[in-house]
Amino acid sequence: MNGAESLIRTALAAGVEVCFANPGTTEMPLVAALDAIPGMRSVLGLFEGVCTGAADGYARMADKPALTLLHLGPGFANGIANLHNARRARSPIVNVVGDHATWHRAADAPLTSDIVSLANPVSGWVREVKSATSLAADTAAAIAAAGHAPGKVATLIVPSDCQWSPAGDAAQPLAIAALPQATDSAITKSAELLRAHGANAVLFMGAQATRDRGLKAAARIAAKTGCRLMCETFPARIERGGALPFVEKLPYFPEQATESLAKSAAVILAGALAPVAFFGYPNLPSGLIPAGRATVTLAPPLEDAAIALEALADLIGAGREVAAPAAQRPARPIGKLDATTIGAAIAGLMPNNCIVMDEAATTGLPFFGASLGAPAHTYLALTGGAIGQGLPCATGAAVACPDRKVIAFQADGSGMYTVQALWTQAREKLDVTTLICNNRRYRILQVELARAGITEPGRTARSLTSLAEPEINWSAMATGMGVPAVRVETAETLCVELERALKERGPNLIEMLI
Ligand SMILES: Cc1ncc(C[n+]2csc(CCOP(=O)(O)OP(=O)(O)O)c2C)c(N)n1
Repeated sequence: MNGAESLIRTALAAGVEVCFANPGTTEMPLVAALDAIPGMRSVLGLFEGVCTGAADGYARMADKPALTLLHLGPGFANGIANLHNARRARSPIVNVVGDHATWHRAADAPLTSDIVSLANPVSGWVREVKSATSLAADTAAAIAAAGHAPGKVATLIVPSDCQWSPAGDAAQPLAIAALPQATDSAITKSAELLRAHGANAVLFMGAQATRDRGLKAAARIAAKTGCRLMCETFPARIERGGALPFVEKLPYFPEQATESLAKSAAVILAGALAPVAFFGYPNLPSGLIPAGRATVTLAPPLEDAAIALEALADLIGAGREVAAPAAQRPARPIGKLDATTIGAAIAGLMPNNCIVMDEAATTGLPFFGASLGAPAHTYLALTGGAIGQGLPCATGAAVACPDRKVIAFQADGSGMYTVQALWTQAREKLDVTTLICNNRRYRILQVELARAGITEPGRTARSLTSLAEPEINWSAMATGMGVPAVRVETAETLCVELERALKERGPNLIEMLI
């Protein structure tokens, strides 16, 4: 067995089953190993940002890492933005980055670069492999590092001679510790705060708190105390709809976020850090919790907030059974396409057990509220603000969950960063319905210009925020990559096409001209 084969066999032994790859010459022994050894699904992405974003989506849904296979420093660099988003989502990912043969590095060949320096800012664990014989153990260490709570991006840099040289056996998987538990004192303090403030408290949730188990415990607490339930503005993953309680989302703009939190006298943090503004603005603070609000951390994101919520529910004597909220779906929208009618169409038609990846930016805002009473579904958001995550993340989620319909709710400007994901969806026949919000602009930046007091942007500011000249033809692009597509211009036709698209299996795209 050579080093490359020992890497793949070690990964398989640890339960890693998928590799999102964009290989080059320095990864050829690994490509050959993927061919020779059955069991690893190898998925080609036509840009490394697709591979890393897909690995993020896969990890969020599968709760385990996929491999990415990337080509030296430049290949890795192309994937960094979505690794940044994955780091914010605390997604476990194992990047395997090929490098020049150890003895060839000194030659400073064209593709030579400092991969460690590129990897460090987005990785929680980085290792340069020194020999073929250590590669199996290095791989097991990378997988354990990625999976160790909270999930991490682990980057393994593998010189090509370490791949092709003879190696020993595959390594056994290393044990991964369970999430640490919240402390008794944190649970007691949270109970005291709830007793003191009742309906005037807000439970602010992230990480494990926004999964099924955490939300069911949160529902018990809310039923007992009347407290508000709220999640982070950009949750990595939240289960919603069906029997789960209604959870508000913290608004994006800092003024609105602070105003919303100001309605409560106390904040309990469950799996979430105290929220901060996305950007600094003149005369606005970084922290969003208004002064004078009592704040307690029940469990930080790296502890098991779901179990902590259960303990808290028991401690305050919350009942075991909570009535499911009434199902409510918006009426079928009519008229022009805008954020409200689009949100209503998706919320009204989305099937039970679907996954919604929301990178719809300004057009997406009403959807979250409109879909509170929808059938059970999973909602994924852009965690790190680096746009171009939606289409790859939806792709990875579909690989992880082949039996679930994935809806990629996607803004046009953001979608253009990693549009190649559509080709991977077509090639892999993934069950993704993409809804493109074609507003032909970077609307959020136009809003930010207005917020900065620039009410009449000049020619340059207009040009730097417009996608209108030339207009992008998304349905032509999608069709060109093998994804069938239609264009719609009214809410009525959107509903008809969405119903059809959701009934089909395999990828399709609806371009919504707004
Ligand atoms: C990697 C990266 N580059 C640039 C930006 C800055 N940026 C934020 S939003 C945005 C445009 C968003 O436009 P679009 O996706 O079309 O959504 P809309 O605002 O029109 O709803 C840009 C360029 C960013 N956040 N991330």
